[in-house]
Amino acid sequence: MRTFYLTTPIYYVNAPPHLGHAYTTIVADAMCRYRRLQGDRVHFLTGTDEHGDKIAQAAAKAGVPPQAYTDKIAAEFRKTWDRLGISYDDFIRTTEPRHKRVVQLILQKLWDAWEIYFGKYGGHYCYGCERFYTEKEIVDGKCPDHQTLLTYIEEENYFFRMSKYQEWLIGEIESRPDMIRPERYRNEILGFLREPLQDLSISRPRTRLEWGIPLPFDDRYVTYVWFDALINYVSALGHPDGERFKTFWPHVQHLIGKDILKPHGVYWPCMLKAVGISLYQHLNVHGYWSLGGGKMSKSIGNVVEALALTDKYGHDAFRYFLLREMVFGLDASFSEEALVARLNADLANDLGNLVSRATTVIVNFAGGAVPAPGNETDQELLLRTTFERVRDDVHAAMEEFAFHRALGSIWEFIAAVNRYVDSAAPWALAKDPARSSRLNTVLYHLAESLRCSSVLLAAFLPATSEKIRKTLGLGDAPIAPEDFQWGRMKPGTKVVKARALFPRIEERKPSLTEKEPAVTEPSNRVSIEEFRKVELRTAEVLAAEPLPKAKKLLKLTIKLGEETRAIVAGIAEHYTPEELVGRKIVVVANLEPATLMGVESNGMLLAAEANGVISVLSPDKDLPSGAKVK
Ligand code: ME8
Repeated sequence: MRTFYLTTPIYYVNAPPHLGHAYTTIVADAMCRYRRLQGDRVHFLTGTDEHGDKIAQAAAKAGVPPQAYTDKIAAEFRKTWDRLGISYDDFIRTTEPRHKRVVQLILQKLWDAWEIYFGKYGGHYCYGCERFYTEKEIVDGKCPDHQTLLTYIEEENYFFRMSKYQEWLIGEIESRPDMIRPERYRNEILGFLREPLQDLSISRPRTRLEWGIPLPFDDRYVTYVWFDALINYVSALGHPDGERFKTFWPHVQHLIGKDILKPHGVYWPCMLKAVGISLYQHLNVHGYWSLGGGKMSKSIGNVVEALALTDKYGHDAFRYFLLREMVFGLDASFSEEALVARLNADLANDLGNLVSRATTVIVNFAGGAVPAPGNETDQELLLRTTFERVRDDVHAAMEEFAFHRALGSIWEFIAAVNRYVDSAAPWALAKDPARSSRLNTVLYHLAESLRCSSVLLAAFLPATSEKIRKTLGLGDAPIAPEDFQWGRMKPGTKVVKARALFPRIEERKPSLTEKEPAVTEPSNRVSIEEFRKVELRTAEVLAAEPLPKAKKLLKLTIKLGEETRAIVAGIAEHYTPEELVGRKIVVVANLEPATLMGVESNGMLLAAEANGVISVLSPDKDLPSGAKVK
């Protein structure tokens, strides 16, 4: 058993949670879930950063005392993570006594060891970033991040002797190539360390800022918010002698966005070294989301709106998009259109259809109990080897936080299973009693493939994985590390037909700001005479088959009174052939024939559509085929 401790940044409570916060927290959640499935001992920490100018100002603006204000927003963060199903083990707030105690303990220790001194400093200060900028960093007298004017302030403060750790830190980073990853961020820190490192001002005079943790050796000062905040990673574990600290600290990995690389890549290692705590194992740094191409600023309400899309499309679809779309470490662009496109293609089409097709054939041709397989052929062997390769690829990708790669691999497996259903064609085997052993082999392997998919997906799409497991009769069985082995589906397991896991969303180019379209007034009325020209009749579906190369089309052979004819219907993404055979439907019988993908279609089936869901119309009483519909 391996041990794993993962932290997210603790988020500022000056505003409600937004897309960026959600991304980091979802990434951490997927990683922790994955490691728990492997049988690892995991501790997942998140929380809120509640001191400093920024928070004090936001509270003042809201007209409430800072503590009441932080209580409210911290609760909002917690509620959001609970709603999103984030599996954190602990939530730390920097205003909690357990945190303040450790911050003061560490400050006292550093003061006693002469690691902190009292001095004077003048510099250009940004209130947004809560830090001084050097001449080199300033752009046109402004903060490079906020583009606001900097304020020159000179004051006496306490300083941490960070400069003396410069050579040591360079040595550490150089000797452990993956300490900061991906590599671009390691290079960024090494680049920064080529310039002389300054000492770090770690206090703020109370005359200027009250809202912070008082220095234990001078209560005229409070602790600089970054010095306070970084300590959360050890205070939450009960440093210095808590059991959790002993168990988890040696295995710590941090996860952050690139905006806070410097405090984590420079200040924090130096602080740890000075206090005598071992360094973290890895600092994992991801890129930045921009919204629809523009730079995503923390002050734009749109990023909060973007997070609201998780409720509109479902948490799993939202998670999938974030994890799949961003190459970990690089920037990415968020848009509702891109989310809907992935939802339709990868989730509704590739995954949702597979689950519904596979469970339907097991129910229709094996009475809903997974049959014992007969002899395996090369087709089954290929399925198994594909699964094993994918499983190992996912594992390697997850060691490097490469979520996009992990999901890409899982979708290779899903595509392989889709190809397997097509080529093994269980509906054709079912027609021939002599081939029942082959049919059983195919149905068993479909059930096993769905089981394997549910295991692979569990960390990324937890609710979907659970739904798949329920349809497979595995709903109550928690996933164990052995479940990553092929062939664990037990014959006899009861399977039910899956409902559409992800309804298709009509692609209507939605935008974040667009309101729901108003219901349109009826227009273009037709007279009863005109309507009577349309000959609507009931028909019975005798056979249904997919059209090669046309993903959306099914060819239906229908009985219309005494007549048999073929029609082509664009419903292949919503119905399997098995679901249609034997069903009564309604068709336009006197439509001009049309040739679609080489097949002549003589009529049109009627179906209702809303929100991407398509429902084929059927009479609700048993009428003979050919009955007139009026
Ligand atoms: O910096 N894209 O808190 P914060 C991706 N309290 N991730 C984003 C993002 C975006 N556009 N915007 C924000 C703080 N994030 C400090 C941290 S830690 C000891 C103290 C995510 O509320 C990303 O993880 O500004 C980033 O690092 C973090 O939110 C910053 O959150």
